[in-house]
Amino acid sequence: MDCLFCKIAAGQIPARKLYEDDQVVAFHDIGPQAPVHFLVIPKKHIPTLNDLTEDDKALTGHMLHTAQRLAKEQGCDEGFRVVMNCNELGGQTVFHIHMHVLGQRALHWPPG
Ligand code: DGP
Repeated sequence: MDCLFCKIAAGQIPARKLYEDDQVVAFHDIGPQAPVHFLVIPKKHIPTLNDLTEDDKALTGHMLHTAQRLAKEQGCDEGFRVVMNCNELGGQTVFHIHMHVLGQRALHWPPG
């Protein structure tokens, strides 16, 4: 599978990992947009949010709980943002679903 995030999940491409279990991996974003900016990905290859099925409900819930727990560990108790981009129009550039977790600065709305 020629997928960057599958390769990171498999340890074939290095990343600054924060957490890993049998279902998910979390690692720092290569181009951080905030003092804290990490990604939570499933180990299962799912290209976009449009490809989620009923079977992925527990997995995506686990991703969200992992994001919340790690945000707290990274000192984002005051607040943080979770973003998932879907497809080119939604700003997605890596086609393996991922949650961006951003924190440790004031985040404004609406995003660009
Ligand atoms: P998105 O645009 O939502 O698909 O976000 C993809 C993110 O992935 C982007 O913020 C940069 C990050 N990224 C791309 N390539 C790498 C990489 O090789 N290593 C790490 N750690 N992050 C990457």
